Amino acid sequence: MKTVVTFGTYDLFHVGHLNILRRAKDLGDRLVVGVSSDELNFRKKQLRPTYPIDHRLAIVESIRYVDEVFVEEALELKRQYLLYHHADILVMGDDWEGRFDEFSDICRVVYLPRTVGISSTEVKVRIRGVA
Ligand code: C2G
Repeated sequence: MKTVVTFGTYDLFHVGHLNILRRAKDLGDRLVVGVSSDELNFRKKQLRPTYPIDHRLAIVESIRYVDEVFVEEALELKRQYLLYHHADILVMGDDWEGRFDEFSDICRVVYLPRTVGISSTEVKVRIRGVA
């Protein structure tokens, strides 16, 4: 039984999110997703997500590739989360390339290429343009 763990905000859920979750699940048997809390997202990006944590959790949890979700409260707790969930593999998008190599002592660290041409930020900009 191989457990894959990945993390993200997953605001305005889009096909780039779906692709990485599908490819993450393909690497193992069980996919556990840490969804960033509203406060963590604010610390990371100086922005509140459009959808609050309970909405984002409900959406990510309903994706067929996802077996379990939890709230990621702090970037500094990654090691604890990986150990707690018995991660065999940590998957991140390649926008985070190299940033989590320190965890290669407890699991395999894999960076997958991002889906080109879509992001939550770009969706917001596009919607603002037509409003
Ligand atoms: N992603 C992707 N392609 C896109 C957009 C996002 O593959 N076009 C991936 C990101 O690389 C990330 C995941 O989808 O692995 C979630 O993206 P975000 O919600 O933007 O996640 P982020 O806020 O970067 O959170 O501890 C790390 C963070 O929690 C990651």
